[in-house]
Amino acid sequence: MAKKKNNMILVIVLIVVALVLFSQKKMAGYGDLEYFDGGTYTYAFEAWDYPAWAGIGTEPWYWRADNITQDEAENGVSVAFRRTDYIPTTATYFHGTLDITADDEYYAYLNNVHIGHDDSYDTVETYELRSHMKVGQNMLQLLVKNAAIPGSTPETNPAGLMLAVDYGYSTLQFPEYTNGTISFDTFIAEGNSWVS
Ligand SMILES: [Ca+2]
Ligand SMILES: [Ca+2]
Repeated sequence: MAKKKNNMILVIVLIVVALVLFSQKKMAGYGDLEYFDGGTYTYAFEAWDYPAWAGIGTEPWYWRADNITQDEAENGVSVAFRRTDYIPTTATYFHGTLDITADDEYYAYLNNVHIGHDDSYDTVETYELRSHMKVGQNMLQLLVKNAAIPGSTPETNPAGLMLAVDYGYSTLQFPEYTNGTISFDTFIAEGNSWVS
């Protein structure tokens, strides 16, 4: 009898875990960093852990392989990356920020608008995305260049891209302003909050 009960509990736990996993599953193709391999876009790899990158940025560094080739260290290489995210068409408000840096240089675009460029791997730049965002699909495109350093190796002149993207949106309708009694504090106090 006890065994039967335990089995029942196990089944319930498994169903709950499955429901949680399913509900957290993101929409296919959104939120991942991809690189252009010459024919199509493919998921990027975590880059070899270059000691000098330690502590720079809040996310892992990525590249199209775990490290570059000897030729790419000595003669340089440019790689195109992209990340696609989706803001529901029902969003009444949205915002976004991008923290980014790259070894050695990047050009960043959001929805085909140039938003930033930098060539110091040890500084993280922050960009507000809101003014170039839209409901529906938003695409970040990053062109990253490893500098050509004659005599270098993949270990002394590696390549990597670090980015942390924070998109948030609300699908809530703001309350009607009636008799001067509805305030922003009331809006929050009534349990409304942002979806992030
Ligand atoms: Ca930088
Ligand atoms: Ca480099």
